[in-house]
Amino acid sequence: MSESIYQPPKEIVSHALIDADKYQEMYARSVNDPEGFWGDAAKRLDWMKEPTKIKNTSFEHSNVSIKWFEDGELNVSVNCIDRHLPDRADQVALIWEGDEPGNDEHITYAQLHRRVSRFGNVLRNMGVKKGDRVTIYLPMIPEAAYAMLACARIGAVHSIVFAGFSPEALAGRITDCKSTVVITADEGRRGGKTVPLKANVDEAAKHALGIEKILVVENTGNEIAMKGGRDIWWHEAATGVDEFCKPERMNAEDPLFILYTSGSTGTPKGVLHTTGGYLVYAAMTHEYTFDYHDGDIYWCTADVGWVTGHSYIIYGPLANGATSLMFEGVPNYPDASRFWQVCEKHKVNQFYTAPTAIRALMGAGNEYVEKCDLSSLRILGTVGEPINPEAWNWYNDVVGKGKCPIVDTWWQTETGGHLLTPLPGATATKPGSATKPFFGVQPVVLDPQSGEEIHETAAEGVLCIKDSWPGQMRSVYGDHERFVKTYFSDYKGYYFSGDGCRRDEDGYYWITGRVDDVLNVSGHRMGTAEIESALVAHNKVSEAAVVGYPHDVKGQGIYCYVTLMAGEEENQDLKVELRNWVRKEIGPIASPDHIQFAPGLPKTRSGKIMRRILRKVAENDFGALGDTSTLADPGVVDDLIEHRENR
Ligand code: 6R9
Repeated sequence: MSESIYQPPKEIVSHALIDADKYQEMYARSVNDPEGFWGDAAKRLDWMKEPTKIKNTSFEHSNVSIKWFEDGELNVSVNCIDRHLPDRADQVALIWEGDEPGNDEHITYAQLHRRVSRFGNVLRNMGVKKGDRVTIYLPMIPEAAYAMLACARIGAVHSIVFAGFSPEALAGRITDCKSTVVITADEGRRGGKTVPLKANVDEAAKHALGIEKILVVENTGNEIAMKGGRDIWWHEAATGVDEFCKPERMNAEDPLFILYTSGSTGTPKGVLHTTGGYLVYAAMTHEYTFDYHDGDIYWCTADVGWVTGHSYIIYGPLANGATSLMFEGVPNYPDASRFWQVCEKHKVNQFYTAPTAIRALMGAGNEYVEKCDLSSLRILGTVGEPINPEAWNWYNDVVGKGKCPIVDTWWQTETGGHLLTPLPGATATKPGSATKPFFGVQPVVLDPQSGEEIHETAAEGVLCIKDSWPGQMRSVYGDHERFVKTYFSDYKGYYFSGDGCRRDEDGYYWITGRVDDVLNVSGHRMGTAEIESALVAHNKVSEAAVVGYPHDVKGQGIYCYVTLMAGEEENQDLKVELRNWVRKEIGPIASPDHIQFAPGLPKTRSGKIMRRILRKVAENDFGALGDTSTLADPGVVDDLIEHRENR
């Protein structure tokens, strides 16, 4: 197969912050002299106390410890707001675009300062102190941004739970980080429908331990239940509250936020990010990856419930004094031209979305794109999962009209910001490749069996990172041992990403997907173990095994094998019941695409489920089942094939 290569367009290169030579030079310095490189990079922030110690990190298995700028002091909200006031008070910081077209708001830096300050004072009045954890369960409304920045201002640690998660999932996350305060709204809006957020929090509060106060933002205005002594309306609490809020002095290594993400085993992990290194990294990657220039209108379509929303709607762009667009809705409401209409309406220059959205919109037809004026677009970005070349080409040709470089950014909740990405004016792109490392990032490809680094340029194996970068997570909240075990134990001395990859002859990286039991459904990470434990929590289910299979739009679909309790009847109604059950336990994003009743699962004699076989059956690939001789009962495989769900 011949590979296409796209050189950065001349018009982009001539104005770009970083060109090919500068990339080489800066990259070399970033890995040869990390202290010098990152010490200079830290100057992009305003510090209350400048750091003198830059890097103090160890990936050594017995002593994993990551500290950046450890004697520096700063406040994130000051860096995202206050320091821009002298020059940008009247510049728009956030453009909010509502679910319903025609509903929008422009929030300047001066307004942001007042609203965040007021929010910070409300939280302080509620007794929230530096170091306290605050759970945020809000839709994509400006208050989500205010709440995050207000926590940062007063030194509280936010834990945002995506508003699409169920009460059960929310309760688990509240309990794990022991937050006593939850911020929510009466209801959310998405695609013309309402989401009962406050009711979900009420439900979660029955299971979660320790909730003392629920702060409720009035959003749709529909009636909800309020419980005296516990529930507080935001607009009542904010009445008459001062619009100046003294920012807390934070150490660079004080926690900024926790964000839960799925792994291959156990409950979701609380990924912990800290203050200084995270902000330097989010800001720098935002500026260079999107070639952000003063005055540009930048739009990332993610939700603030995911890391992409944290780093690339709020923290990175605002630290850079950018104008960042925040969208409440979905790509196909009122119809499949919504994204493009919003680009036209707000004259968006940088547009950043996920392959699953691109594939869905590609399927809707070119006319939805072509009727909009997209001439303001300069850079297109993608994130969340590998992008197939067909979708890449459509994005490039139909959306970008061949003149907008595509930045395919590979990174993770754990990494805080982009690790592999083209830079628009520096890197030639290849459809489907996340190309080259960002500054300071040293990717390596390891042989999965031996754990040895493959030094040849062309290589295939697991993707690890050799040394720390400032945006790296510092720990799993409350469980440092789990941090070490998950990321530093399989391959000693390296950070293990959980992804497989190929490096081609030109040194370009191609992510091949997870090598562990983590699914990527529409760019959302989901542990198979989480879905399995939701299924077995149902009283008719005795055992369950969940695998992914290729799905045209979602990237991966969810295929569940379910063994019922003795005497339970296998029927269609029960499949519907189980699907709804999983939606209720985790949330709609975990909704199974297929459920197959399996009286027996393929197991080894030691009782391990052989997922390899289940994956092949789900993929309709029966010719390549591999060695089944170690199965305790090879007969179950024929039964699985015979009763597979048609896709
Ligand atoms: C930012 C984010 C991380 C996992 C990651 C990988 C997949 C993300 C990708 C990509 C190929 C890209 N992933 N970006 N795969 N190309 N450009 O998505 O964080 O939700 O933690 O997911 O997503 O498998 O390991 P997160």
